[in-house]
Amino acid sequence: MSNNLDEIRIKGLEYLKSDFGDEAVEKSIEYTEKFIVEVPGWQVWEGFGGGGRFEGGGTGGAARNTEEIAEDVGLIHKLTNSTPTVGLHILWFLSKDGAAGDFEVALRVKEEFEKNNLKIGSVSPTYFVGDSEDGSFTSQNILVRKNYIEQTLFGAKVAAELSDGLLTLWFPDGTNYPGQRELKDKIGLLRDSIIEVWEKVPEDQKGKLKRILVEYKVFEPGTYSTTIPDWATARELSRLFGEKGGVLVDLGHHHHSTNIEQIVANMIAFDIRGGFHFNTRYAADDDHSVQADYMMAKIFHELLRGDVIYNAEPSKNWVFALDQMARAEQRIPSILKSVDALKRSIAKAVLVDMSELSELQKAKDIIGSNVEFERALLNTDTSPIVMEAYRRQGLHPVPLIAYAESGYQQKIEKKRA
Ligand code: AFD
Ligand code: MN
Ligand code: MN
Repeated sequence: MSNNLDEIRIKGLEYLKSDFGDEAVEKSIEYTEKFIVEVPGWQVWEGFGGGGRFEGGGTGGAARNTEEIAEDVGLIHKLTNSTPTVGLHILWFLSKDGAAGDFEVALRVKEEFEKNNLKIGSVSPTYFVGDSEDGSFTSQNILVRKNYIEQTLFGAKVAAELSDGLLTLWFPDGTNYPGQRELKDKIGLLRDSIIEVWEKVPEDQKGKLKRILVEYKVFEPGTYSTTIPDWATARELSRLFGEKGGVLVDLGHHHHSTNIEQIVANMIAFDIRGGFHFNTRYAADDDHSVQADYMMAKIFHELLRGDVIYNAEPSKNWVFALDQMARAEQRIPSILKSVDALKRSIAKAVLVDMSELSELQKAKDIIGSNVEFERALLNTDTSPIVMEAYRRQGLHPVPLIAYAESGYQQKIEKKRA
C-alpha cells in the first residue's frame, strides 16, 4: 500500500507541475502544510447527540471526559500537525455542576491539553443547556438571562486568561409558533444582554480578548423564528463588542441555495472579523464531516484572495474550526477526513492562476474565465500535494491510513467500553 502511495504522490506532483508549473505547486504544498484548524471537543465526546440525528454509539470508543478528549485530539495533532487547539463548551467541559463554569476545572483542562501538546481554542458559553426553552439572552425571566450573562463573563475570563482570546457565541434563541413571543422583544433582549456583558468584562480581559464571534443559523432549534437567522443580524450584534466583534459562518447553517462564497467576499470587503465552522451542508445544519467539494474550494478562493489566511496582520486572519458531531461514525476518522478535505481545498485555491484568470475576466471572456477558474478549483485532484505536505513534516502521507494501522481505535473501544 505505501509504495503505491509514493508512486501516486510522485507522479501526481509531476502531473500537477506540468499543469500549473513548479512555483504554483510548491506554494500550494507550503500553504497546505501550514493550514491549521481547531477541533471541537464535542466531536470526540460521547456526551452529545448532535449530528446526523441518529443515536447509538457507533463502534464505541468515544471520549468520556476532557482527559480522553485531550488524548484523542492529541493523536490527531500528532498524525496531522494541523490541529493544535480544541474548542470547548463551558457547561460540557468547564463546569463541575453543569450549571456554571468553574475556573479550577478550566485550569485542569488546560493542563490536560498541554500534556498532549494542545491548547484550549475557542470558548463557547453553552446557552442551549439549562433553562433556555424561553430563550437564553432573550428569556423573559431576568434570572435566566443573568445566569447566561454570568456564564458568558466566565467564558471571557477563560478565553482571555487560559486561551488565545477567542469567544464564540451560539444562541439557540427563537420561537416555535407565531405569537409565542414578540419578535422585536427577543432581539431587543439579546442586544441588551450583550451590551450588559461587554460592560461587565474587566478591562484587562478586554485587552486580551482577540475575537468575539457571533454565530447565526437560518433556523433551528426555533422552527418558526430564529433570533439570529443571518449574518446581518450577527454583524449588528457583534458591533456591540467593538472592534473585536465579528461573525462566525457555520457552513451547515444556510439554506441549500445560499451562495456562501458571496457572504465570505462581502464580509471581507466590509472588513468584518470572521471565522468558520466547517462541516457539510447535506441538511441546513452542520454536524457532518467536511467534503472537499467545489463549494469548499471556491470558499478558499475567496479567503485567499481576501487575504484573511496567513495575513501578516494577525487581526485580519479568520479563525477556522470544525463543527461536526455525530454518534454513528468513528469520531477520530471523521475528523481526519475533515482535515484532509480542508487541505485538499486550500491546495486547489492556491493553484488558481490569478494572472491568467484576471486577463480573461478583463477581456470579458465569460466561458474562458469559468474554464480557467474550474481548472484548479473543480477539475484538480490535489491528493499528491496533501500527501507531499504531510511527508515533508515526517508524517504518514495519509493520516487516515496511519490511524487505521495504529490500532488506537481498537484500544479505545476496549478501554472505554
Ligand atoms: C450546534 C449549533 C452551532 C454551534 C454548535 C456548538 O448549531 O453550530 O456552533 O452547536 O455550539 O451545532
Ligand atoms: Mn457551529
Ligand atoms: Mn450547528
